[in-house]
Amino acid sequence: MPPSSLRVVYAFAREMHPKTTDVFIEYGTAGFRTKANLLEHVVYRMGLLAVLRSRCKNGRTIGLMITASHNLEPDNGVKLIDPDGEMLEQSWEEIATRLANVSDNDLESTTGEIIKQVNADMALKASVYIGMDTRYTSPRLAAAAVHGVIALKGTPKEFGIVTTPILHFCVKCRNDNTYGTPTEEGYYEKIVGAFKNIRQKLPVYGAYSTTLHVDGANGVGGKKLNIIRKSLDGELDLVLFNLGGNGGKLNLNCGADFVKVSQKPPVGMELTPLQRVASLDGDGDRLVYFYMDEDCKNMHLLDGDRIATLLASFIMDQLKACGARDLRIGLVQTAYANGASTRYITDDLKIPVTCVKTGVKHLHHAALSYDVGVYFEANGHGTVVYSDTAKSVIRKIALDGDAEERKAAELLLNFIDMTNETVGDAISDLFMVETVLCARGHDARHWYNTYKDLPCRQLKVTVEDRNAISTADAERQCTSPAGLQARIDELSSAYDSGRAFLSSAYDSGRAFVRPSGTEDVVRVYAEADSQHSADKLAAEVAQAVYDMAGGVGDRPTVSE
Ligand code: 16G
Ligand code: MG
Repeated sequence: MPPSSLRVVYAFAREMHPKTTDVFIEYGTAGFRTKANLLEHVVYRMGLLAVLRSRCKNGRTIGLMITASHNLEPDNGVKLIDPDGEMLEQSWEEIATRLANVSDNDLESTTGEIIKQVNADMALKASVYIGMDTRYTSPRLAAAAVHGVIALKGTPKEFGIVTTPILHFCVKCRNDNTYGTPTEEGYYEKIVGAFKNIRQKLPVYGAYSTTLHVDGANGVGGKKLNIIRKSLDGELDLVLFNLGGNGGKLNLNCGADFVKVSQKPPVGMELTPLQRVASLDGDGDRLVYFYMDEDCKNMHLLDGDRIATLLASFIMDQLKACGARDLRIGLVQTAYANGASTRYITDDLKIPVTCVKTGVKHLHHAALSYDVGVYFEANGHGTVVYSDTAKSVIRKIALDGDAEERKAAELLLNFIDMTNETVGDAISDLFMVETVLCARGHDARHWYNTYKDLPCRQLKVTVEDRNAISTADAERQCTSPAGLQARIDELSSAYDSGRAFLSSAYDSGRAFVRPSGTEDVVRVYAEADSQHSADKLAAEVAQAVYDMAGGVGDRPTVSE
């Protein structure tokens, strides 16, 4: 394409998607995210960028998802998906930020400069898959994305309302047809089909019940489960709540993030004692479980750490049963992982653990270094990835092994098919959890009792500039402002960890701080041997952040 045709980029932008704000916006942990009315020009420009990315990848398909995940309804966001269904390569985040922030007048020249910088061959075809969540602002933003793609002569394909993981799956399938069919139906066929295959062979026994209550966060994930529900042939009886009707607002006092952070059950649900409940987030890429005790007073949370340990232990058992002992299984967590889960995984399951920075891309990347990499953030985002070697070893055993080995290998192959390996996926994760619980004849209490979580608390503090906080060692150490880490150490050492059995290094409470990638706040996490101590330590550390890193507004308090 000759440079003169870039003029259309400018004309489209000025006439249809003008930049109406000077507020600087950054491609953060999960793309751009802010108030929906500040995003139209950003999404248009991401349409442009997706085309360039596709051309740099030899015309392979790129994804563009409109969502603000677990944020409330007035927000929205956009993120790009790379050809293998993974998050956009980090080096392009800066380019995305630059393109999103230039003035309309400079858009044409900046686009030209970026084309040169990334060496995009404008003669190549380009393909962009576009999906959106259920927000009322999403269709307008999706239209802006389509315009951006067309302005640079790419081919957009719209998927309408889908979960984020469904779009990741379709992008992967489009670029690698051995993975599946790049449609929503193709996703159901593979993931739900594999679940039904396994479950038809598993007897329902013990304490496991096929009834599962689901909190859909009034978002897209619940709606998709409502479609799936009808095809489950009684293998799982889904009772769905918070599907977006009856005035229920997206993510408001419900959904995985609310349940995890507030440690409270969602509104809009019938709470039944001991009933297993799965809670999804607004775009269907996070999952946590919980149940209420006998008198429906206390909630017991089964978060991403619990899902990770459940899946890892099951997969490890199957690998042993099929004799694939050489395959290396590993687990990836972040600093938010409950210390008790890390101890259980390392000491009891004897599975190696890697700790990385927050954000799916970091976990995903680290998990790829194992033959079987299980990764989960405590907030419920995670999946399992299998190396090509792992898949071929298991396939071979399914053909050549003895009867017992073949059985385990076949189960594992179905388990792999049920997994959305591209990204954390609430629907796929839910089917995996249900499979493991069913195979073990366990209810939520058995699962909960595998180990005891340490009480923890999260808080947020507003400061003048959250980037004044920098961290190292997978966010477990704060390197600036000077003196803050020493203060955190001093505060933590006044508490017991409940982990004294490990070594003296674990005697104290634990706390860390990090700037959020999605909100203009500093996050604080604390863990200690009692809820009271965890709350107190979190409040003290939050106060230290407020005092030493330029706190603004109200002083931090324990309740979020
Ligand atoms: C985004 C990330 C999630 C991370 C969260 C942290 C993706 C797809 N999602 O939701 O992994 O846990 O941000 O948010 O990467 P924070 O930086 O505001 O704490
Ligand atoms: Mg999400």
